Amino acid sequence: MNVHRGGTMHQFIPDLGLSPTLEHRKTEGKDARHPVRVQPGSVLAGAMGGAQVESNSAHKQAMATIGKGLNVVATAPDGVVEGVEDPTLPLWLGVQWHPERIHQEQAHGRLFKLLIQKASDRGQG
Ligand SMILES: [Mn+2]
Repeated sequence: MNVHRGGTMHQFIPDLGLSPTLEHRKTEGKDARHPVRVQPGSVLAGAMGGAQVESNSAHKQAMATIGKGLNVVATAPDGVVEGVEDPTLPLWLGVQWHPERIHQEQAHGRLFKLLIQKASDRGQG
């Protein structure tokens, strides 16, 4: 999504030498878990119901330069960008984790409720 908007990617997070060192990759078949700070007032914060969430993490790439028209709305403690959105569209939101695997956790399940709600709104407005 970021590259589509003209942004660029870091190819391998461990090569960045970030501090604190945080595992973003799947280890022994299991997603990593790490905290994510969500920007208050963002669509993401409104959907998830808080400014601090815990993500499951299974990625080695990270957003480097941010694509046109996108706001960074979520970051990990090491500074890795974990979420972007375009506030000018009804719903344009990308997260770097996998809410589809932990949708039973309330904050993550709410992302799918938002998608359904926005899809419903579109037909009525
Ligand atoms: Mn991550």
